Amino acid sequence: NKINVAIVGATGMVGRTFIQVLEDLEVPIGELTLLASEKSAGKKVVFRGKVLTVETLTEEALDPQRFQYALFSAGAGVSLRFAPVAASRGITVIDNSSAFRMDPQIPLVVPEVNFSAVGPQDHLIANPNCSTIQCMLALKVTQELFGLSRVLYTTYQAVSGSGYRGVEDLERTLKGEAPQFYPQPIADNCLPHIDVFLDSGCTKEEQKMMDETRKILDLPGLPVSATCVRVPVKNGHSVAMNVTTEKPLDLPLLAKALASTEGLRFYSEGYPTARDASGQDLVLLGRMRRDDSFPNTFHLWTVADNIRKGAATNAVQILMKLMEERA
Ligand code: 11C
Repeated sequence: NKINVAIVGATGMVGRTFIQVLEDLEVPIGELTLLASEKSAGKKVVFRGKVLTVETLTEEALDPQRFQYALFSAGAGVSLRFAPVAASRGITVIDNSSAFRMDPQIPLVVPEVNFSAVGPQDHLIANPNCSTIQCMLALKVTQELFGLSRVLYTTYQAVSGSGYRGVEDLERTLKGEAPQFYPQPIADNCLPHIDVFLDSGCTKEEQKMMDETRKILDLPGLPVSATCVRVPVKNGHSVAMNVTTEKPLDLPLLAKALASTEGLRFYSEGYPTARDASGQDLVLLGRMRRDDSFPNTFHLWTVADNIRKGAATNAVQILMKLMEERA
């Protein structure tokens, strides 16, 4: 009795990567149903050597007789409309959009960090923002050893974070053409502008990183601050973290702990880059050093594939744990 799975948003960049990651991680599923907008219906996709046809997403298509789990990545609007319908029918939804992340009733999960937030009756689980996900495990390890008292992020985010439109705008502006997606050319440039600006002066991406960090680490009062920057990198987000701990910091002890944590690869020499991270599922860490400008503070550089661990892989890892736990 194999578990069947659906992908909603199957033709987008994350949707296609869901399919790839289900294959790569050899997830023991039965049938795979591919759902997308009417525009994409009829497209053919190969999964495990079989040609599957993309179907139109409708309420009727969300049939618990056909699949028990659904991975959503079709934007917040689609999730708001269809994810609660699926969940109310007993389908467990893992949603990659921002629609439900800050809903106190809905768990927001990085499986290595806070899978225990998922209750046995939960049918809607939120997948965090890519730039947040890659910082969580290292912060969790730090939190357990020394406590956390402040986190500052500066990000260097790839254009694939915006999906195909971002990648196309990089290619277009590299050729000297005018941008059609970003507000300014992304070629030869850095834009401190990801998502919309809020009244506070922060962007929504920055606010997401602050809010999601506090929720995932279950530290509602933790001071967190972020500056998020789009850079002309095709794939792989980089984040520079500056972290202050509650207890006296023992950096060699932290390095040892990070180096032995599954899911992380710690560079004690040299440093990882977005190119190293792109195409794989580990979060790479490096350039850890004391920040002598403030007590108990250190810098840590992290890179990850924002479409894999930052989105599709994290969701599939949640799926795998749920399949194990609810078998
Ligand atoms: C970016 N982090 O790089 C964004 C993409 O809330 O899931 C993911 C947006 C989200 O543009």
